[in-house]
Parts: sequence; C-alpha cells; structure tokens
Amino acid sequence: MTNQTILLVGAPVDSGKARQGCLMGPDAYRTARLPGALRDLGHDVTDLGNVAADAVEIAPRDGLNNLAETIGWTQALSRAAQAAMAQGLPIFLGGDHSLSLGTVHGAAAQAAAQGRPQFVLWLDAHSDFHTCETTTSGNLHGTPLAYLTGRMGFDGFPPVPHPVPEDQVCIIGLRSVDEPERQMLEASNIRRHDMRDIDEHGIAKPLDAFLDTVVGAGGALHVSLDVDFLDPAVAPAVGTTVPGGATVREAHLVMEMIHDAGVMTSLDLVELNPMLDERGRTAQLMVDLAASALGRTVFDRPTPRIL
Ligand code: HAR
Ligand code: MN
Ligand code: MN
Ligand code: MN
Repeated sequence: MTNQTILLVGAPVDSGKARQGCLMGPDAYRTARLPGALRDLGHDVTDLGNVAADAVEIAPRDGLNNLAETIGWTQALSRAAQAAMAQGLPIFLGGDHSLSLGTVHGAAAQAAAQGRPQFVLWLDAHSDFHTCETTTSGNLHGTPLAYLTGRMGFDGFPPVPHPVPEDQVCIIGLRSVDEPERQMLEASNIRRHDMRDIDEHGIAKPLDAFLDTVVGAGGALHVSLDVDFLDPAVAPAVGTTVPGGATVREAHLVMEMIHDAGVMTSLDLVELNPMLDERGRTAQLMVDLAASALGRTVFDRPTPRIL
C-alpha cells in the first residue's frame, strides 16, 4: 500500500476530563513533523486544520463534566469524520479520548453507506466502557466504547444508527478497568486482551487473529491509539498514566501489523497532553507510531533526532 490520501484533522478536545492540556495535542503532532513523516513515506497529505465544536445548549447534569461541550464535539467530529473519509484516510489529532464519541460515530456511518462492516481496535490501558450513568469520575473520555456499541445512557448525544457490533471491537492493553465496566465487559462480546494476557502470550497472536477477521469480512478498521496504551516510562505526556504498559517495540509491532493487513481506514491519536511531556518525546513517539501504521519499517526509520 503506497501513496494513500491522508487527511489530518485536528481535534483539540479537552472537555472529557478535568486536567487541561490535550487541546495542544494537534499542534504538538504538527511540530513533531507528522505531515512530513507521512510525506516521506510517499503519501499525499493534507492538513485540514482544526475542527471547532458545535455550540450546544443543554442543561448540565449532576455528576457529568462538560456535557454540552462534549456533545458539541461529538456532533462536529462525526460530520468531519464522514466528510474526510469520503476523501481518504483521516488521522484525528487529539485531543482527549472523548473525541472518539464523534470520530467513530462518523466512521461507522461512512462504512455503513459503503456497505462495509466497521471494526474498531482500541489500544488503551482503560476500557472506556462507562455510560453516563455508571461513571463515577464524570469524565466523558471514559465512555466512548459504551456509546459506540449502542448502549443506553447517553441522553442528549446524537443517536447511534450504526452501532459497532461488540464482536467487531478489540481492546488491547487493558490494566485499569472500573468495577461497573468490568461487569459490562464480561457480559459483552467485546474482544479484550489485558496486559497479563500480552505478557503471557505476546501481542502479535491476538492482534493477528483480529486483523484476519477484519480482512476476511472486507471490513473498515478504525484504530484508536490512546497514549496510555504505552508504558508511562516511554510516554509520560498523559494525565492518566498506568504503569505496566506496552513497550516501544510492542506498540510499533502493532502498527506495523496494521499496515501489513492493509485494512485501516481511520486513526485517532488521543490523550497526548503536551504540558506533561519531556522534551517532546511522547509526541515524537506517537508520530513514529503513526508512521509505522502507514508503512515505515525498521529499515527506513530516520536517524534519531537529539531531543
Ligand atoms: N475509568 C476511569 C474513569 O472513568 C478512567 C478513564 C480514563 N480514560 C482515559 N482514556 N484516560 O482511556 O474516570
Ligand atoms: Mn482512552
Ligand atoms: Mn486510557
Ligand atoms: Mn494473519
């Protein structure tokens, strides 16, 4: 797969949790040379700039943070995703993980219009499987997978006419799951591989099995890469660090295998908080991982820059 049309879509969403800073993510990715890295691989790259949230008026609800703003982002990003996917492969530059409420909503609508089944690969320490009713933090970045698989409990959000079937969702990297999420996950058909599983069996086998399913179904694959999928020792720039995450090579292998499968149709880069970074290393690692998903191999990795 060479010469893909790639659209960069800035999603400076910061409403999904209390700690601010993810709104700087899109510019950190640009500064870390994401557009150039993808052009170096031969792709046609257009930066569409940043999306702005719709203005939404809805009464605040007890126990939910920034509800109206997050609904506004969901509406705007769903439209942006559908428009970008009609032109090529969008990469959504986050922004916290609540942006996926919109990006996957739009991707699933576009896949349905093309008659393709939508698959989702969620690379994350967390399952993000709360509803507005089960969340105790009130942070909506902890909810997108529940919304996108069509669960109840999202009053005020756009309806979900194309829920992603549970057995078409795969979560890899889990090591922080709240009790209500655990119960709902266990009652679901979502495929999930926690870090214990990966330690014991490796990351390649479960991923390969999932990718084979996507290929076999002629599916569209949305990949949602949360910074906290990675170990905080190599990716410190995230508010919700959880020790014991993926290594640099595990993460690159995931991206390289995604590229080789040739099925990725959209990608989120989420939860980068540049305020928490160390000399840009997390932004740079995320850019390198995106490049691996788009065809960079271990042999054409550029000489490391001194940060
Ligand atoms: N489960 C916790 C909550 O709902 C933490 C969620 C954290 N989510 C992210 N994205 N950082 O994965 O508050
Ligand atoms: Mn997440
Ligand atoms: Mn997370
Ligand atoms: Mn295979």
